[in-house]
Amino acid sequence: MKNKTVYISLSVDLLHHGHINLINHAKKYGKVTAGLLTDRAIRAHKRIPLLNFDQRKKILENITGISNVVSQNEYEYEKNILKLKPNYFVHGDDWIFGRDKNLRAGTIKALRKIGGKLIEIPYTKNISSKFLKKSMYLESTIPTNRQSTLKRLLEAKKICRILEAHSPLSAIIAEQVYYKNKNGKKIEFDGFWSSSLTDSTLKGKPDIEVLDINQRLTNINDIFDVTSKPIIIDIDTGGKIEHLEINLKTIERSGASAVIMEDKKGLKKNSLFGNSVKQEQENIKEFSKKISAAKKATTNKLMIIARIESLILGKPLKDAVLRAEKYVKAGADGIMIHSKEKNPKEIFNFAEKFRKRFSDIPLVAVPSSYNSVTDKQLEKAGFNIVIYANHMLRASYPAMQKVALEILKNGRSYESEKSIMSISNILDLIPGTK
Ligand code: SPV
Ligand code: MG
Repeated sequence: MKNKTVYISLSVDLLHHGHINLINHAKKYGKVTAGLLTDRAIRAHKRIPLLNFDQRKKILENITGISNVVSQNEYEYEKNILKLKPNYFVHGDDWIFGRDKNLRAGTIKALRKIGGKLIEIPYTKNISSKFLKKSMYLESTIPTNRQSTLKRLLEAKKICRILEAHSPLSAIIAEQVYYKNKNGKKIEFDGFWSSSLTDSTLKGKPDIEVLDINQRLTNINDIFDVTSKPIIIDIDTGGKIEHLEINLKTIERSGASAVIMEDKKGLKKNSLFGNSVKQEQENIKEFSKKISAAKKATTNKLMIIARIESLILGKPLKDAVLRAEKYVKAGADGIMIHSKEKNPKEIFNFAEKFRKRFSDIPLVAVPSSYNSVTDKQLEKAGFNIVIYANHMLRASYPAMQKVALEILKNGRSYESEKSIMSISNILDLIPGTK
């Protein structure tokens, strides 16, 4: 045991006695180095932890039995094992079966290369993970925690997927739905888009900046009541500077993570109309003033993202790139480039030019018209956020219309049962209904 080294790996978001059991076992074999999983490593498979890396590091460094803390940058342990060459790697035996068995196989292979030994200890039972999950969920709904999640995700992930949510129910779907790809990686949406188009449409009103900020925030607060993921708000043109400064304070306090403000002026019309309706772009100087005023009116917690409408209005790429430069200079925390083309070529060209100039300013795409593009292609082109801006509302309308028509046609609802949710499912959907 003397001079022997031991490696363990942890994420310690919520420290519990299972961790202490692991550490106590590990220290029997030698000097323990703990690999602390980074946000990025965790995010590849699980939700981003509540505590950030530095907070979790502080906890780990102060636990008796741990001699050294290193970053575990990948979810897999191979790299650190090959680098640190520990005599032992200690892990709970819960990974023998199930989704982590490949992780185990890779670890064994790496240990074999360096002559290390795997020690598996009985997994600590009876930790109430249900309780821990519940308290983590509650913590992530606190406005400041929810708000900071988007920035942390942007640091931890190459691309964040954001889905439009126009109601608490649509947001519950956006929050909970996930897909496991063939590598066992969990793919889910990272947050919500509060769209001016779908919020207005839901109320049967045109998308012309007619809903006031309180109506928008009432909807968002209802969404916040039943979810925990971050939200990006579409604030249209932001209105008059004097109003914007006041409204942004309210928005920031709500726990929203970002606003996206577009460089148009006058009566706003939806961008996807392009030049088929009268729409006017604000001049660079005035819009830059607006960005600076927005930054001054808020603390740095709310991201102010500037949206460029040049391509929508048929202006050249050069104009969009120039505006991006000026808007970043004025303080914008990110840039959204919009397009109504079917082909993503123009936004890829923009991204190429933008990335040459700014390597780490978040770039946002809204692929409503160029919908054949994949999130992976956008990621490769340098985008950090992809917003699916209206799909939940567009999905619901034809579904409702079809059933309404069917009931009329058949004089009963029997035929529609197959295309709607069952009564028992709807009664079970929301906890507490029973
Ligand atoms: C929205 O969702 O309201 C948007 C995006 O602003 S777009 O409809 O494409 O203009
Ligand atoms: Mg809008």
